[in-house]
Amino acid sequence: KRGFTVALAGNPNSGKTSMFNALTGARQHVGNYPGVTVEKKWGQVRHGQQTIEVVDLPGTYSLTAYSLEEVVARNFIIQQRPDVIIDVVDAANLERNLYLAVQFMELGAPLVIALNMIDVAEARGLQIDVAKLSQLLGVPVVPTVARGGKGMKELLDAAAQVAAERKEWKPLELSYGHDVDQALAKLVENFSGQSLAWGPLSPRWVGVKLLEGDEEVIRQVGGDPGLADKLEPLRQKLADHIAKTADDDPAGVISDGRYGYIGGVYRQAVRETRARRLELS
Ligand code: GDP
Ligand code: K
Ligand code: MG
Repeated sequence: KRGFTVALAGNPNSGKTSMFNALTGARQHVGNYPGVTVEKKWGQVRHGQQTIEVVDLPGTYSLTAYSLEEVVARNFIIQQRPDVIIDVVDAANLERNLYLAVQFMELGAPLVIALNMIDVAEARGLQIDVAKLSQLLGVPVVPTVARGGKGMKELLDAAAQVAAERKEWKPLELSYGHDVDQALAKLVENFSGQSLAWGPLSPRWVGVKLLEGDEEVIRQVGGDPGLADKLEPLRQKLADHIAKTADDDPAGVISDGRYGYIGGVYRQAVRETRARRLELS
């Protein structure tokens, strides 16, 4: 196959559209996603011998079905299975932006992180050890300035390499603490051997979404009556147990687990210089 597909994802205002424009120039198309009034932009970029098809996904903060944009972006990734997802991350707000990146890692999707707005991050006194960040996350990380088109070649090189590897999706399995981990193990036991018509997804990922109360995933599971009969009462019971012992809903506990992981990575890969500390004091 001469070429591959890339989905540009990221938080709102991380620079996705600027990057999309820098990559595709005038070769753009605009329409809507099927059945919804969410704008879809796509275009092509030449890279060596390859033609890369690029889609600018709606901006999202998470991959749980909390908004129409999130449902659209997630369905596109799960159903269309782009060869590579470029997560456009605002380097000046790295911890917050990594929350979405970690969710792509939990999904197991082939990922490249564009560490965008690196100019802003540096001006604010943030020193990001890019190689360290990449090593800790296990994901290629490429610094970019989308407004100005800096780093685009390196970004496409990284994407081409990930696309060429054609790896199986390999979900990151974070620990969310004893209670949630145990609940997930029980859900996965009951899910084993099953797959959803929606797309091939790891049972543990589906379990996480069920505990988070993700309505779209609950509906997808509900489409299989045999599965729903088994899973729904168990999901309720486990969610109630977690809420009681943790004094927080399961979604909150899971979110804390993600931020705990991100905090550890951030402390090892980022230094805030004196200028930064003064700015914050
Ligand atoms: P989107 O919401 O993710 O599509 O973000 P946009 O592409 O609309 O960018 C949001 C704002 O950030 C715009 O004003 C861009 O010009 C600006 N921007 C995008 N990338 C960069 C960058 O790397 N550095 C700087 N300084 N500004 C950027
Ligand atoms: K915007
Ligand atoms: Mg945009």
